[in-house]
Amino acid sequence: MGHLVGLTGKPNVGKSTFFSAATLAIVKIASYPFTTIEPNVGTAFLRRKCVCKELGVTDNPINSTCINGERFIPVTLVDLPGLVPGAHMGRGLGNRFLTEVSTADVLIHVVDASGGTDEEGRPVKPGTRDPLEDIEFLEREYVEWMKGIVWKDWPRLSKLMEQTKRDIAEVLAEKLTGLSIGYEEVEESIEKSGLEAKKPMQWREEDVREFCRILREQSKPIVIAANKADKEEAEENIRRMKEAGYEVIPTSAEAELVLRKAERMGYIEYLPGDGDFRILRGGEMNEKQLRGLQAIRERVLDKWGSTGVQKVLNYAYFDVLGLIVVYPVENPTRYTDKKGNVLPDVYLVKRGTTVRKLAYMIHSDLGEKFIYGINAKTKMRIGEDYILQDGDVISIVSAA
Ligand SMILES: Nc1nc2c(ncn2[C@@H]2O[C@H](COP(=O)(O)OP(=O)(O)O)[C@@H](O)[C@H]2O)c(=O)[nH]1
Ligand SMILES: [Mg+2]
Repeated sequence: MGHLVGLTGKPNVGKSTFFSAATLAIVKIASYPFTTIEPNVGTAFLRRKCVCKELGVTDNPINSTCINGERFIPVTLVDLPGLVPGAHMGRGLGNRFLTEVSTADVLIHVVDASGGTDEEGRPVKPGTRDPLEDIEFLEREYVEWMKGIVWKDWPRLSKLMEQTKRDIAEVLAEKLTGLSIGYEEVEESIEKSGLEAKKPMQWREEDVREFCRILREQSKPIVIAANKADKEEAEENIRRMKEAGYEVIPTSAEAELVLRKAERMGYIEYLPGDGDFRILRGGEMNEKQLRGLQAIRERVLDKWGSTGVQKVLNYAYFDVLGLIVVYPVENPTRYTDKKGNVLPDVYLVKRGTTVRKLAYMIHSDLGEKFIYGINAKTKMRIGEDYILQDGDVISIVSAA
């Protein structure tokens, strides 16, 4: 059920800093048993307004946390190995990189918006490197790699398809197993690249590349985190990336990490995604620390609205993956589970999910013996085909 979001990009753009910041739990979350599984696989949190305020209740979250009426929902974040030019040819950690990238449902491409790192990630004078090139490079590298997989053995395979009259989309989906790409996406990409009418034996390398380019767009969406946005040189580049039509979110991973550490020390009050912080124990910080926080306020929060880290995560899940949140409860009047916990769990489901499907997600028994659901907000009965809405509180009645 869980979705996978991976951080990618060339070395030195701030992927690890982003990962550390996003997975460093703030005080009220730290006491929960959300553990980091591996050095590069961790738990990050989505932030969403909780329904507790709207319903006028005090909740006891179990699978997530609620702080000042904001729900923080755990999700898995992966820090992938750095990408270097020629990765698709197997350079550096190239192939391992691409194989790992392919398991992600969404990629967060971290770029150095300040233009302070060259194509391989070596530090250069800020403003030198054009981050647009990094964006194009990653897309190209990934497409070349996919093309390599499909094009390999194509003459033999296409002949075989012709002889056996096998469905092209089926064969291609099989060839691309492990890349978390579905049959429908393959079918749609063949259509969109205008190759439907062309026999596989007539596909040229260029056709396969175009097919892969479209398939990449469909199956592997990329969210661009324009990092190091705290640097002056980033502003112009961010404007240019937006002008070029890219959906970019300015971030300062470093600022987010500093703020979370200060929060953990009890120096400030701050929730990830906030547009400002409040100093609690300023007297215990030295002059340098206070100046550092003030710089973050001026160069990041006041300028961009937030550090952007939370925004990137929320965007990847809610906008790109199109997930919504629903609150399953046992008791539709009190909004509780069996043990009396109010609004205990949040489920992330795809837009368009039915209540019956939700029942299956909770427990196969609940799905199989489903009788009807209750929309706890309206107390109305709902049938199995009811399409869940964002923020729904749902009770399921079953014969189980
Ligand atoms: N100015 C600035 N520097 C950053 C930011 N994020 C990371 N860095 C710095 O960039 C360098 C590389 O960061 P790292 O996270 O190791 O990059 P990775 O190789 O992509 O994982 C380090 O010196 C970080 O301190 C940021 O938001 N702003
Ligand atoms: Mg790193």
